[in-house]
Amino acid sequence: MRIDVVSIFPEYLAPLELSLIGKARQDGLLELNVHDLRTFTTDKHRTVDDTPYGGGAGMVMKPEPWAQALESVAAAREGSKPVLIVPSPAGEKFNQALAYELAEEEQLVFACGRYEGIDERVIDWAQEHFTVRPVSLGDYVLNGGEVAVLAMVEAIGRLLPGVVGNPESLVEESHSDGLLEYPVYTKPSAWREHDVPPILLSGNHGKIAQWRRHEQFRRTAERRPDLMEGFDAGVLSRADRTAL
Ligand code: 6GU
Repeated sequence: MRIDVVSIFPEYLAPLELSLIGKARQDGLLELNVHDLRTFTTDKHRTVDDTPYGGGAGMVMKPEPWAQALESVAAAREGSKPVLIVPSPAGEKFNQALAYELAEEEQLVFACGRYEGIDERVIDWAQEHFTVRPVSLGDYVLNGGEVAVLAMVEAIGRLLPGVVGNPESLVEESHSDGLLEYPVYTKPSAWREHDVPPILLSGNHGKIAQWRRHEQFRRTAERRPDLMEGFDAGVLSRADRTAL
């Protein structure tokens, strides 16, 4: 996969050189390029923003540098268009299903807005060259798209083939089956008056699987009741009805 990120703060994306994603880049599993929007300006002051038409607070990102930047990063190829992700609190909500969907793409481009956002005509114009998706991390406001890109690139990048050493660990984690993950424990079995649940020391793998499934449902119902709506008792497996 190829990822291009356009930002006025390219240094903000430095953490993508670390850990799993940094390793994936070194191993050639992921090609990731960060571009400074200001290099696509033509005036002496390298201006990227201006006052909003219609008035109001703050500044709006000018269309010209964005068009130059996006034209330069769109990989020329026949067939499908690259996906342009525009991080915005006004976008569709990012989740694990969208991460899986985007992990299938050949090229992702992230356009990091700052200030009050990017001139809307950039979004309209870009539809000719990209599949455009405004995406939000959740219902709160960040100062710009960069932190959201860190989160999305990590969530997507770890799903690429070969990035996570043991693909089994992708199957057992939170949200992979619509439920939160069960709690985990390691040695020592007794610690500061807190014991590991005895079932986990029993060696009974059937009982352990059933206990873990039960914990998934219990946690999800308590912390994320909204996720439980997807679990209709009528469509649950017999094992799940037992675990409930
Ligand atoms: Cl993706 N961008 C910005 N700027 N703020 C956000 C967000 C994204 N998601 C939640 N808040």
